[in-house]
Amino acid sequence: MISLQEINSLPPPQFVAALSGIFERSPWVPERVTHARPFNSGLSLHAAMCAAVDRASIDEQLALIRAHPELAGRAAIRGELTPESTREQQGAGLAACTPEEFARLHQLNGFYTQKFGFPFVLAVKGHNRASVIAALEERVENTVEHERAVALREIARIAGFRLADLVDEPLGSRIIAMAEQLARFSERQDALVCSYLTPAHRATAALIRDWMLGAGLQVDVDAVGNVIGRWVGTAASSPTLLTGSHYDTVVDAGKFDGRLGILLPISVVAQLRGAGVRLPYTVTIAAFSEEEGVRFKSTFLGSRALAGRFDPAMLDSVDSDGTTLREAIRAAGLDPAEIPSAAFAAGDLLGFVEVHIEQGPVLLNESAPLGVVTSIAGSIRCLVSITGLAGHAGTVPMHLRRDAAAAAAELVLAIEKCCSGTPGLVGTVGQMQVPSGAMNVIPGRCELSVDIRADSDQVRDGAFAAVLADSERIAARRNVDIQWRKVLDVGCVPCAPKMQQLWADSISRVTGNAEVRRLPSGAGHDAMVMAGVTEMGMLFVRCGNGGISHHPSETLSADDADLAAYAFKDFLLNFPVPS
Ligand code: HGY
Ligand code: MN
Ligand code: MN
Repeated sequence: MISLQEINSLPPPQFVAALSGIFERSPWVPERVTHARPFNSGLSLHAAMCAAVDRASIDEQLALIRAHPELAGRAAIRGELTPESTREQQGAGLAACTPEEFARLHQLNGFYTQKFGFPFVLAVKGHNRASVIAALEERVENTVEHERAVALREIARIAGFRLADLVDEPLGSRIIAMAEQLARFSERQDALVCSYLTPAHRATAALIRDWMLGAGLQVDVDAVGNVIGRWVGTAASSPTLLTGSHYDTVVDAGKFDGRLGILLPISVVAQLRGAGVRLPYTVTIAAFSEEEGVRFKSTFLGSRALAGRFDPAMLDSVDSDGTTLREAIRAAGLDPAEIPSAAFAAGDLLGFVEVHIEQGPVLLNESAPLGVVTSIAGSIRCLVSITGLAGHAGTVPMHLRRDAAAAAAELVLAIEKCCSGTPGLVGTVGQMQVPSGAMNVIPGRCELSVDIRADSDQVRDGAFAAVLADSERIAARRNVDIQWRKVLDVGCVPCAPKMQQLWADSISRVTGNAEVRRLPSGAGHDAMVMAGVTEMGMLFVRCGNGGISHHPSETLSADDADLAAYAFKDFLLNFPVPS
């Protein structure tokens, strides 16, 4: 390995030599980025080199593709592969082809090279012989133009894997760089929006899968799109410690909500594996596909599937375009019928731990980089539909109106009043719209969302009952109809005392502070679902900008990410495995 610091400071010839194995037999690629140093992460170095390839001439791109050996081809037989290609082809089992597999690969490689004029290139990490042959059979049908782009994309993936194995960089800055890169996949140019099974969401899943593969994990994608990476422990039937968080986002989101709890474990496992560490238990990282409920109001969809708590009725829910959840899952190449088999066998679980930004100001205000979560607030979420009577804005006197938006406004203020003044109780109307509204029409309908939470179920339920009573009074007085539909009702969830103590011990060891802040979470997390099947614990990491979250100003410092990574690493190394 070579440190990022060295990469940035080496004289150009040594810099190029150090990176000569990243793009197969093509030192011109690192050569073209020598001037762009210093790079703040391995990922930004990778992005710069891939951009240099994109800018290269077609002839240079073809030469780069042609610099790659055939898979299980003549160079492999003659032992003329580069060290990197040797490792990669062996890793995919290509040095152990059966005569039939070898003949099939030889035949397909011949067709392919004859058709395209360059060899078939595939990032074989995560592949086996059968899937390599399947990829060749599929891609040999492509057009030349399309296949050149696919080959270059595979070369970029290969370079990413090779660079991750080569560059030794601080965990914190790598985690930040990973989050920055994921944030580029969005449904909008002007904001981060990554909702369930959109193209941005699938691209995010693909990159998380690559990073898990690069960390040496065995990776699967389950029937709801959870990306599951396993680092198998030393004991054959080693029980599993599950960790993870969600990779979907709210609309106009920050980069770290959810994603920190995926990227940090991947980076820590990569570092532990790279140091030759083996644990007496399996670590499984779950990148949950959906937690925010933005597209289908299906909060905690990913963790519910893993916990065996998925409600099949959800498959009929529709998004704003009328697409059902079932159709979206199928369109992503996933099979709804396989959802039940996505559930983890609870007996295998040693526990579930989630690393998450605090999404509030407590740690920031107390200058504490890390904290232990004691409990997670329960929440009730509803969609409310108010029906009054539309009419002409100019001709209907005020006292004769049944204005749905005015009723909604009064309801919003009633919710604010009911939920004010009680510590830990909050009420939010995050969405409100007049369907097909117009400036000169009295709103006949108004739809809004209601989210009520508290750190005690009794307080939350009491507030909800009071709000419903107010809603009835408003409906009667304004002669409108107000319909409430509950879309989420999760009770408060305490974090397991054992997990709290283990986190507190790790924080103490890595910070040197005996005093560790423990605090409740007002935000909901996948951990509250996983608590239904195993012991659960959460590590909170300080966020900046006043603790703002669910907002593009959400921040996390590289130092805090680094400290959290070392706390997580300490947690893994000291986790007590029952004998
Ligand atoms: O709403 C929440 O608390 C979480 O961000 N889904
Ligand atoms: Mn969130
Ligand atoms: Mn979250």
